[in-house]
Amino acid sequence: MHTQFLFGRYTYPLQGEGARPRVMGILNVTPDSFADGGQYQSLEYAVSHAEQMILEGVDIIDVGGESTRPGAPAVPLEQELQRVMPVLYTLRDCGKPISVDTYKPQLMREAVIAGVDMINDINGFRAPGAIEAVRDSDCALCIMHMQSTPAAMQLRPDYADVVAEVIAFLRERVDALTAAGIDPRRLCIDPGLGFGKTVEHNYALLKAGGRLVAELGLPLLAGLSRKSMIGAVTGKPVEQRLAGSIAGALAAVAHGAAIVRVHDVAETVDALKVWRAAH
Ligand code: 7PJ
Repeated sequence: MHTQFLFGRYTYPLQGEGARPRVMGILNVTPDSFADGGQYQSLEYAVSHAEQMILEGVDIIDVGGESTRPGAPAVPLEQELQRVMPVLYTLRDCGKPISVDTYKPQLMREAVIAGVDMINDINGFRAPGAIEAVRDSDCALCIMHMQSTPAAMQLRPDYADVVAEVIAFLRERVDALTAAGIDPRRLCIDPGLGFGKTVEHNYALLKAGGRLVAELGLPLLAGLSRKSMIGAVTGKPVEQRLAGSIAGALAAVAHGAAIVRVHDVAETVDALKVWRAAH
């Protein structure tokens, strides 16, 4: 493992003094929910949500303009640009690192120009042009594993050995990115919990966090906030998954995650503070 994670305008120590788990707060920008106010209202809402997360102690703000929930339809590029870019330009100087959750190379290029600190790609930079879009920037890159596509991924998740296959996939992507000349200190890995996986696959991968870190030598990001793997164990619908999601975030950190991607920032920050004090 490298000693530093290069994160755009920021640098995170990965070992020793100053190394601690980071909380990535999810900022969804989906103007569809603002039938009357349209785009401006959506921007205002996104910015006030970001301000709230900053007050709550967020480390990284992850801006996403396309729902990648199972079965969700793809959003056209133009619409994703219109949703996300004003938010990126508005938040760029908010004092916290900004990540953008996208798999579209054209949006990656625009986000790099806007000065974001991380590109978070659920598709692992597999789209033609994705690597070229980020290569000459200094932003961090999150390489996530996904089987199939968001529209079809939960239909029939299929693995002979889920942990070995996810590791092999991530290794291939890390090799492709570094072969293009990208500094490995910019990379982190993510097993993609919920992306083409059954509940059993998700927990196997969560428990294998330490193995992923050991075999790939890169920081691990885990996202399980409010996901069906929490609902499957608690029997709770999505709006009642807070406690389960916090337990999941702590478990991810116990298994080696350097970053947890969450909806509920204040609660996760508190839980991690107590967790660290108790170590
Ligand atoms: C993840 C993500 C995740 C990373 C989403 C949701 C679905 N990016 N984007 N990891 N999940 N890196 O939040 O329920 O697990 S969207």
